[in-house]
Amino acid sequence: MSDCIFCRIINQEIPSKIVYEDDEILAFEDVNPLAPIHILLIPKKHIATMDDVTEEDSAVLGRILLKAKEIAAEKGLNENGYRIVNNCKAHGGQEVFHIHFHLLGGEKLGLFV
Ligand code: DGP
Repeated sequence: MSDCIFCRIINQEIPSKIVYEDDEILAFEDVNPLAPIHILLIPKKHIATMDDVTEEDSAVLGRILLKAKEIAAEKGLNENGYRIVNNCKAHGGQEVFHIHFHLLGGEKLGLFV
């Protein structure tokens, strides 16, 4: 979608610090980090919110969670742990309407980072 900021990042119309990329998934550093490590993982398919996910998306979402685990290990977060967050719609605090998963870590996180 041309008016979606994350689709524009996927298309390299907006620069980002890419951590991982394949045919289905992009992981990049959050522009406004809330922790020492703050990475966003997204499907390249435009899915607006968690509430829009369908059965056909289950494989890519599973791959995103496994990739988050792998990146966490690469960043040295696996020993002390980390957090994976999805914000859904307004009450969930979602600001960008292209589904994404925050990988946060590197320090003891507060309850509502
Ligand atoms: P959420 O509130 O869950 O929708 O989080 C959206 C996140 O996206 C927020 O932590 C900031 C990040 N973000 C917004 N615009 C950009 C951007 O242009 N580049 C990058 N790298 N991150 C962005």
